[in-house]
Amino acid sequence: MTSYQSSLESGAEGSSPQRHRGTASSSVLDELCLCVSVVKSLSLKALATTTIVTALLFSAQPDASAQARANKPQWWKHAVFYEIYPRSFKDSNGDGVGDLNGITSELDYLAKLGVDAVWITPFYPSPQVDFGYDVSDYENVDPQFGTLADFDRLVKEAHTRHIRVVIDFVLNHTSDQHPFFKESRASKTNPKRDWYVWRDPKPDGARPNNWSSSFGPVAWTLDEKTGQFYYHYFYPQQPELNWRNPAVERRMFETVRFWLRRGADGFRLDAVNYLFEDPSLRDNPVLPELRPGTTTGEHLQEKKYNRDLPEVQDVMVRLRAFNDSVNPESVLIGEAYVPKWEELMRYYGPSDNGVHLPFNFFLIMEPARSKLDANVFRSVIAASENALKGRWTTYVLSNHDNPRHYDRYGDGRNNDAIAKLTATMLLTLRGSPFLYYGEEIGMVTTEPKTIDEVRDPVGRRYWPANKGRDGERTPMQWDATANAGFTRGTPWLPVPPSARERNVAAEARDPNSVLNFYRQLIALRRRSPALLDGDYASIGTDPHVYAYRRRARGQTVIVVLNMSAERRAFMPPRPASGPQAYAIALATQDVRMRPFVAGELSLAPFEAVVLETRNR
Ligand SMILES: [Ca+2]
Ligand SMILES: [Ca+2]
Repeated sequence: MTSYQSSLESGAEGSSPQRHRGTASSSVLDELCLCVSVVKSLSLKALATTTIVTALLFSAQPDASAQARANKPQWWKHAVFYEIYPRSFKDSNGDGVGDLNGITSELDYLAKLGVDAVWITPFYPSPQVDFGYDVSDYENVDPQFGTLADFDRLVKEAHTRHIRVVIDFVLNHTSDQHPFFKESRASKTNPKRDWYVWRDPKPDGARPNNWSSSFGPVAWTLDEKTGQFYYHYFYPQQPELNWRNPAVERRMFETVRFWLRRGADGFRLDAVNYLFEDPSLRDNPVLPELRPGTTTGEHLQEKKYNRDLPEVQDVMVRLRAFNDSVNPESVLIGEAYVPKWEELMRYYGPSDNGVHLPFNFFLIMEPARSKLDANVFRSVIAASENALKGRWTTYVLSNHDNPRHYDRYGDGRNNDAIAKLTATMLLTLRGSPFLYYGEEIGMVTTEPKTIDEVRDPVGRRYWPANKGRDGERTPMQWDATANAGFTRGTPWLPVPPSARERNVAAEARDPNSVLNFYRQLIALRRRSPALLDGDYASIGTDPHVYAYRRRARGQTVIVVLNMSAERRAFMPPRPASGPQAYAIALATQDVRMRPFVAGELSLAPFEAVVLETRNR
């Protein structure tokens, strides 16, 4: 559900009036598929006709995929992930809602883009109060998204194309329509009563403590029949499981086995930092700031007693052991929006036996405040590298809970150039990049214009300070036909007007499109040992140019990002050894062939250049 955290943290309960002014302020924070075949499937014709400079193509390159196979790295360390919000990706049956068969029908598109894995947000049976993050059956598919047979076919077809399938796992809470909760609320003596967090009212009838909900002012709902309150950090229709009950853990872990046996390749673990609550339910400290959009004088709270309790880490270690016992190739990606790197590091486990990839949201959270700023990005990545001490991480700029980065960083005039620049950064840092559907074509955030158009309940409650998350969840823009080729029916959210010009079909024809740049960049990454496995070192302190070196045995790559609207100069450092020459592997703007760089490099406004040298 909730990955909402960031919207939650930065908007619904954030200190800032706009969701995307995400803040990391703790007060509110709240292989590789070795897809040689995929590379080969890239259209070499398209590569040849593009004006993007690609001085070095595949023939002269070391075979990164073969090296990867020989070393048997964990596949997810080399993977480019692609998040799919299934409601909005592709509708196969005309009901206006995207579905699993729609995803399957576009796997060739994803293979050509070059992604190694998809992460599909929840498609389980659900009353859809929170668009699937309220699960009423963990081991099935909601009819509006398809069937288990459709899932099996999706996995089979994805694997045929060397694309892994990661699915969402909502551990913290169920739907109130889940049979577990129906049993639990039946009586105070029901065997499943203790599967959820129930408490008596205070003597005066008041709720058990002051905790607020991510989606509203109160995190407790009174069950009239049994006279007790149940706890829900999110919507009242999302009662929290009691993770202090070992039976809950055992049952939920079985869900992991169920999907791994059906061929899933891993899990993105929803809202894991909210698993545990303080046993004595102490009140959270109330902060001076009012909650944005509140009409009731509601104050923000420090989530001291219902977020990031240390017991969470014990569950993560046991979940990892369980996961590995079923399929050691399966990856666990933990969603936890936390304000500090030290807190995120705990999710790796005391001896790196926790989740494989604690989701790193710092690239989303920090630079959002200061727009495109070389110093900010340099310092965010420095903090990441310092904390990680060589561990692997993720990088992400957009997702289903945050306004799209295309317009977050765009200046209104150079948005495509800036999109290519930020993509270059995302795909060349030391970590696994996560793309969000549509970012590869430069989709924009399209927020509802009136409250009547809002579908996301949090937007209805806190309108207009928080317009909800519909803006980043609009239908994928496939072509210029009615409803952008997303559906032949009526789309569940309106198709943005931008779809007429900005769509997959149009961009595939344009060699300078954002889409073709993503394809080039992903192909470059795939063949580059330095980008896949190399170390990271920042270069220089230019306030306008963020530059860094990635170096692996046999190859050095230098990434140069001009984050300003002016021409800038950059002097590449001398290679440590070997031939003193760089080749431009990729550049976003300059169409001149610049096969070798001697001396100073002149950068166009918002230009990104990837230099490459190989020490033979
Ligand atoms: Ca459908
Ligand atoms: Ca919980």
